[in-house]
Parts: sequence; C-alpha cells; structure tokens
Amino acid sequence: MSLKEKLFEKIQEHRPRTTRLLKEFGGVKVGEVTIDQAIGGARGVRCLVTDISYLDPMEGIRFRGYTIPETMAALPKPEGKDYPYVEGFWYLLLTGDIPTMEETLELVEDFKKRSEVPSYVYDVLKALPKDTHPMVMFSSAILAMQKESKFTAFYNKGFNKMDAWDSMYEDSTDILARLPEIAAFIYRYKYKGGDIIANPKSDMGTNFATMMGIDAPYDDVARMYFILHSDHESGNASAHTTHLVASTLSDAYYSLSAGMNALAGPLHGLANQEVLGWLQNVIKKLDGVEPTEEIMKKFVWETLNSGAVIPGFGHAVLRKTDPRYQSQREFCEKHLPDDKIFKYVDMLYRVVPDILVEQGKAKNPWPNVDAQSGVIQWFYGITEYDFYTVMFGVGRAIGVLANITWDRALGYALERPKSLTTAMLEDIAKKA
Ligand code: FAM
Repeated sequence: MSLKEKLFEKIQEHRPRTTRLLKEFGGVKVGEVTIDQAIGGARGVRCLVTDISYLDPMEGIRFRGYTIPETMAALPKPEGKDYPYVEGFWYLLLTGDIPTMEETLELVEDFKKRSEVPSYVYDVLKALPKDTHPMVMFSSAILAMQKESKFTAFYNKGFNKMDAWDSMYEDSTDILARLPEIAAFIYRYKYKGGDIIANPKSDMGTNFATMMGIDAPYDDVARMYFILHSDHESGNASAHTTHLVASTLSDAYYSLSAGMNALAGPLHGLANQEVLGWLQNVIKKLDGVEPTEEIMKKFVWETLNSGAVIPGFGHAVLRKTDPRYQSQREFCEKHLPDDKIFKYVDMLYRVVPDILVEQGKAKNPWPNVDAQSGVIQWFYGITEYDFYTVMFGVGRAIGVLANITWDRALGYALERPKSLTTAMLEDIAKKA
C-alpha cells in the first residue's frame, strides 16, 4: 500500500472522531484565558489540535507518541548509517505508523521523481542582492513555486472539502522533495562562489550532504538535523503561522513561505545563528585566551545586563533541558568531543542556568535545541552561521506540511480568535 493510500485509510478512520467531538461535545470547556495570557502571547492557551506531535513541558517532544531516541531507533536506516531516512520519518508523521524498509524505499523513489526544482526559482534567487539573508532567499524560493500548486488548481476547478487533503499532500511532498536542493543552492551560490553541485538523487540526507559538498558522516548529520527540527506541536511560531495561513485555504507554498518568515525571528529559529554569533564575539574579545568558567559567566552577565537574552536558553513550553539539545550533545560527544566550540557550548550549559535562575526572570533556565545545533554545523565546515536557520527550515517543513495536510483532511476551520480592547480588559479586571 502506498503512503497516500495508507494516509487516506487513516483519514477515514480519524474523521468520525473529530465530527463526534464537534457535534456531541462542542460546548465542553477546554480551559480559561487570563489577562496574562491575552497580553502575554497566549502562552499555555489550549486552543490548537494536532496529532502529529505533542510537547510535554518536562519530557519534551514525542513524534506520533515516540520520543526522539525511540524515533531514531524504530525507523529504517540506510545501510551502515546511524540515523534514519527522512522520507520514512515523513511517513511516520503523516500516518503514525513506522514504515517498513520497503515502504521507505518506495518513498525515497517518489521523492526523487518530485525533486526537480523549476529553473525560474534559481532566476528569482539570482535576481536578489547578494547580501540578502539566506532566509529571505529560502522563503522567496518557496513562494516563487506557488504557480505549481496542485491544491490551488484543484480549488480553481471547484473545491470539494472532503478531497482537499489529496492535493495538499501532493503539494507538500513536492515541496519537501525540492527543499534540500534549494537550500544547498542558496549556500553554494551565496558562500561558495556559485559552484553548484548536482543533485545525486539519492535519499534526502545524502542529497543534501552531497550538494553542500560535505563528506560523510554529514549525510547522517543532515538526517538527524532535519528530523530533530521537524515538529514541536502546533503552537510554536513557525508551525502556527503555517497553520494559520493554510486555514484561509491558501496552498502549501504560501503557507510554508509564511511559516519560514516566522522561523527567521531571533526568538525562534534564528536563535541558532545567534548562539554561534554570540560565541564568536566572546572568542574575538578574548583574543586567543581560553575562557574559564569565570570569564564565561562575566560575558553572560554582560549580555543580560545589556538587556539582551542569552540565545539557546529558555523556552515557552519546556521546563527542562530540551531533548533535541541532548540528542545533539550525544552526537558531539561521539563525533567531536575535543572540538573547541563544543567545549565552550558545554561550558555555557554549566554556567548559564544558574545565572538565569539568579536573575530570576526566565521560567526555564535550561538550553533549547538551538544551543547545540550550530556547533555541529560549524565543525563540518559550515561557518556561515546566518545559513543555519535555512537548515532548520528544511527540517521544520516536514512537521508543518504534515500538519496542514491533516488540517485539510479534517476540514479544520479558518482561524480567527477574538481580540479585546485594553479598556475592555480593564473593565474585566475591575469586575474580577
Ligand atoms: N535569556 C535572558 N532572558 C530570558 C531568557 C534567556 N535565554 N529566556 C527568557 N528570558 C526572559 C524573557 O525575556 C522574559 O523577560 P521580560 O519579563 O523582561 O520580558 C522573562 O525571562 C520571562 O520569559 P519566559 O516566560 O521564561 O519565556 P517566554 O515564553 O516569554 O519566551 C523564549 C521563550 C524562547 C523566547 C525565551 O526563553 C528566549 O528569548 N530565549 C532566547 C532565544 C532562544 O533561544 N530562542 C529559541 C527558542 C527555540 F526553542 C526555538 O524556537 N527554536
């Protein structure tokens, strides 16, 4: 059975659950909203539904019920490799089932057929000024392909809500299959003098590593990186933006491009570039002197006292060390234990949490995914850290595209929360 057939089976099984909840229990309360939450970025307001992943504040992320180590262990891997096929992970996110090796390889073939990037995308990228941020290039490339949308063609022919998931799935898979080539092109065009390496049309991890021009085990790094960054339930800014835009019946190209713009913010995905930027600044100021924990503490306090945040630490939902951080730390311990930047990041792990606790503002003083990911990329030669969020974006696309495919399958509504004026809040406060 193909992934699409399996997905349709799952959709048909799932639809009655959503219909029943709406029809029989639509009025049941899920929670209440405080003034704090209305002003404070809707933190903790439970008003989104997704079955693709769930983020427990203490445990961290589970993809379709699987923790990160369970996911990595259960999915089929290329021979001799440590990390699973990204294509098999796409199957897991869409269906909730672990694919067999045969099902995974069928999908690898499907991705190869879809991976051709239209040549006009490269014309668009080349027309941008050379100092354009790579995230602008990435988001523009995705948006430029919108005319390929099968969902929009389906909509224009006469929209049928029950079948809309099909073309959304097609668009999502087309986009995913093309993203590694687009990302690698941006890198080689911007930083390697336009020396473009042809797509070897293998699996997604191998394709990306080859086109970046980096030898093994970077193919495994790519698989690990894309899977780890894929999904973090649906309230984070990139997932939520993608979902919000898709809820207007915009297609996957418009929606993902918008989501990527959210990822480009320093409080979100851009934090991984900020971590490396921050560290490089420290190294430069020290002028060759090895930082001790005392010196590192001084820099951390200096940053806090200047009013800036410590990138790579804290989280809106998590209240412990991010398992995505742990997973990458384990990779570093195995592959780059003596790397200088890894040692500095590890030193930050030892000094920052206590300082954030002492400062008394951050609800979570522990590191998040972004504290560690740049170290690995730097080690493998990608020192142009303003590119890091593009790789985060390739990974994040897997999660958000799986989500909007299911949004269509379950006919989720146009998102439209209600706003109040400050005077109304003051009135509510007075009466409380
Ligand atoms: N350094 C300094 N101050 C911090 C901090 C940090 N790492 N994390 C939180 N705070 C401050 C925060 O700025 C806020 O201060 P004000 O009251 O003055 O506004 C206070 O602590 C309470 O914030 P919070 O409730 O603990 O966190 P939020 O839910 O508001 O924000 C983050 C969550 C992630 C935006 C915040 O922790 C942060 O700015 N971290 C640094 C940037 C970062 O690493 N972002 C990446 C997050 C990552 F998981 C991702 O999306 N990729």
